[in-house]
Amino acid sequence: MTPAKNTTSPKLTESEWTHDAAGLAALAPKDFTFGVATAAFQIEGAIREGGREPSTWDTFMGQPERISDGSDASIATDHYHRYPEDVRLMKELGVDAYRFSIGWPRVQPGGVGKANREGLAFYDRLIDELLAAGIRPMATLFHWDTPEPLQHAGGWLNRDTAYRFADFALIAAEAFGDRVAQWVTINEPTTVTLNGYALGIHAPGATLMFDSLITVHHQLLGHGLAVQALRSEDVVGQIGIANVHSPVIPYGKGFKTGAYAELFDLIHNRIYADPVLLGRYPKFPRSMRTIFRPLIEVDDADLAIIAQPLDFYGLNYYMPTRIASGAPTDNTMPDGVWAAGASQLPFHIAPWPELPTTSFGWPVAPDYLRVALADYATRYAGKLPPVYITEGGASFVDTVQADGSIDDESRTAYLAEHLAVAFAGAPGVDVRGYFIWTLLDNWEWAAGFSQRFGLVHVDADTQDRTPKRSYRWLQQLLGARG
Ligand code: IFM
Repeated sequence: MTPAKNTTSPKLTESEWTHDAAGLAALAPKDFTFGVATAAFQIEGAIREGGREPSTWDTFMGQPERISDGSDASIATDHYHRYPEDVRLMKELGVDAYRFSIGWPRVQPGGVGKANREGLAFYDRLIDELLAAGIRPMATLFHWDTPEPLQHAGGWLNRDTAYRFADFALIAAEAFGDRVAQWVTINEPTTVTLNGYALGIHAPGATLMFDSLITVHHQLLGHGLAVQALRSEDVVGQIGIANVHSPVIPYGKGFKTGAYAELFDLIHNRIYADPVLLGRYPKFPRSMRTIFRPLIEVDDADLAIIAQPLDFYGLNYYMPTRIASGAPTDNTMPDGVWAAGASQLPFHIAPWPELPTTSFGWPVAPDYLRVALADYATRYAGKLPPVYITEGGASFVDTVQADGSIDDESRTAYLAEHLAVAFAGAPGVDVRGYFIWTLLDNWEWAAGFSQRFGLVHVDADTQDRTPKRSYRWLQQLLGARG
């Protein structure tokens, strides 16, 4: 098959592409927020300390063959104990904001009832440390660590989880509402549904394929109820959500390929963004109505809850997706992870041989960040609040040199190119900031420690932190701002 011509994404100009930190800093809009992002389960460790109880990921990582390198997150990067050092790293880096997640099973073990004082105390200390360092806290309420008892009751297949999540949001609002600058309700509900409930790649490991779609609605309902809970506490911070967006491109000709690309755009992008921003699910093509029936039949009252006005919209961008007709040859996804059931699909994700890739095999395509922003401008004109790129970054194999340094040129180039696009923005979208995924090499879910996204290298044995070249480059860029 001949690669489809990319007609939609204009080339970056020389000045946008520059790797020169000071030159790039000069292109940053005034008051642009630079941040780094992490998630509790990927960095904290201490999974049996401070009253924390298991989440669905604790269970999943203990099952045979779930994690590609056989590792687990019981220590992760030991951030629970080393957070002062990590905040110091951020302060020295010069970022304006830090996006982290509040572990639900740490703060409300079991997912119901009273808060765990020790869990709250950990985030209290972290938030205070950040504020003392002049860094604005952005707190995510759900980054995939559903408390295990709620998972036993069905997790996000069960509507009740949305209400339990709102209770947790209220606990967090009461405890931290006076200090958190920005709240993200849910991170990437797309990934939870597709990887967790449809394809069996992530916890809880369900392989329900299209029967997983009700988890979309329950997560979004949880988002809306959490917004209401935060507002009921008059939190001082702004409120948003973080959805991941991947522009979808049909690969090859023919009606079927176009229809599969449309289906993928719906299941990856639109069924999450449309209800939040427009208050309705997309109009599904007649041929797809059976698949989407659970979303077609929802109550209008739920949609009103889901479409709560937001102060900002978080967009995670990593890559575009090319969809081709025909079942995948086996259950291995392009990034090497095993997806039970993928080979039942009538389409597959095609590679981008003409583009460089990260070590996850993801295409490096900064132009498509512009396409993602343009998609939002077109689809949600007049309804889109200011946008933060709440995640963007790349995994590469880093080689530690004899002198201990890590010269991650590819990651530096990746960040330079993507930041340049974020600075330029797109007509109709007010881009206010970019949060780099991620501060530290961490535990990358089903890939364990095999994929490193960090600006800072972490030695898995000693937990020693070593800033990479990308960290030094960003430090220069941030220092060069006015
Ligand atoms: O590590 C994840 C993160 O938890 C959610 N967004 C994508 C990242 C890279 O895979």
